[in-house]
Amino acid sequence: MIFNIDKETMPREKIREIQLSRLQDLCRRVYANVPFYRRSFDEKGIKPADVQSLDDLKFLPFTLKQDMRNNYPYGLFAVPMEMIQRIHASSGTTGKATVVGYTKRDIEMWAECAARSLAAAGATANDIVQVSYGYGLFTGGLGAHYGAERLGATVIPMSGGSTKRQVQLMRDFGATVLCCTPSYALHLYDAGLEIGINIKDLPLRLGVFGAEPWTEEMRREIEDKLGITATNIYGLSEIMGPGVSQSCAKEQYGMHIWEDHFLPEIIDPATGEVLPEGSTGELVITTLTKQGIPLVRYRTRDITSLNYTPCSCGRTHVRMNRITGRSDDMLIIRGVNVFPSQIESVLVGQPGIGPHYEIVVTREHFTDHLQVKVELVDASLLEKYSELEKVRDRIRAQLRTVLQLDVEVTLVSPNTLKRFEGKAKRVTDLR
Ligand code: DLL
Repeated sequence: MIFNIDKETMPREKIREIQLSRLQDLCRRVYANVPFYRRSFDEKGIKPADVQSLDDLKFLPFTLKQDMRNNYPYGLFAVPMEMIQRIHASSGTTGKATVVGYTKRDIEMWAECAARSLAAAGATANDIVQVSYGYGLFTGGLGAHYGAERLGATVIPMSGGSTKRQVQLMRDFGATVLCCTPSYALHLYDAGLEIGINIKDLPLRLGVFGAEPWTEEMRREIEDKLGITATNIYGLSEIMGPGVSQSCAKEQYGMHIWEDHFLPEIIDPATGEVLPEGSTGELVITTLTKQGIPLVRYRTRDITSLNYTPCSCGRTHVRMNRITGRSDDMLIIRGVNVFPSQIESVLVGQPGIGPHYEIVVTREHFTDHLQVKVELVDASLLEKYSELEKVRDRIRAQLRTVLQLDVEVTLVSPNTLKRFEGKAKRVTDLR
């Protein structure tokens, strides 16, 4: 089902027309109301009136996460505080949190985009949606919640935590759609088995997973285990939260970006140059309609590419491919660039090992050392040395082919690696 057929299936020329007039309006608003933007436009010698076509976007200044931190907490807000209805913030494990404010209209727009996303995933007003993203300053819980309500579905506002109880309630309440991180979906599955509930036997049929990087291999693993269709939802607090883009049930390939609200570009993260259509690089997003904290050319650090080929689902909005990493997540091991997603794609789906893993980087005698810890499915293998060696050698050889690096593979007992209720933290860099 297409939630907003007029908006989601507009001809491309119409989308571009709307984008241009909204971009011009955005430039006027930020120039008039946000000192940071007035300064950064002036530094580049640009006035809002200079923006005459979408091609002029490339002349506008970027906005970085650091700019949000420098203006902590409310310095980038473009409307008076009395118009701000809600505050969210990103966890900010390094440095200050980034704070965002939503007006009433922003929250309505967000609910609309999240509802479009859930519908694109395949959810309908008849579904019972369990929201297991955290509620609070994190945007996951409330974002999915408002989207599901707007869709007209029944919402179970579960939030994260109490994992075993969640599975019991999922069964008792007959949830048909699950919203959480992909790693938490697997954690819920394992916790269910421990208390004698196999999620595969429940009415659950659809997952709307995001907030952390995951691979196509992981998606298939989740589909197999939970017996559901697993779809991909993307978003980030700075821009809006969940529902910036979403994969459609029809093609399951790439996530439609709701382009009447978000204008995407792909740039070279090193030079800032806009890359030609189809190239892989850093995603940059301009918010076209947000009032509270509108952002011009926000550098997401997420690595992806854009696909403008028409989609058989009928939606005309561009698709972004699965995120392969963040430009700041890339590990440099003995000079070789390694993305955790490359490691995940080798590990997940291997016979005998589970989908949980941990990456540890150390430096010994000035040399980088990459260790990958993976869980065995069956503890008895630990006693069969030759078989254990075989599994380890196979994984090591495949990792070497993909990464062009020697990796230490450590097989650990089932259920010994840490589980996460929200975003998984899989990389420990001890250098
Ligand atoms: O994670 C918002 C969200 C909540 C998205 C629930 C989807 C579902 P932040 O905490 O600000 O916001 O983190 C944003 O998470 O820049 C990406 O690096 C990553 N991310 C989000 N969705 C995906 C996804 C929320 N589907 C950061 N695939 C982003 C890969 C994702 N990475």
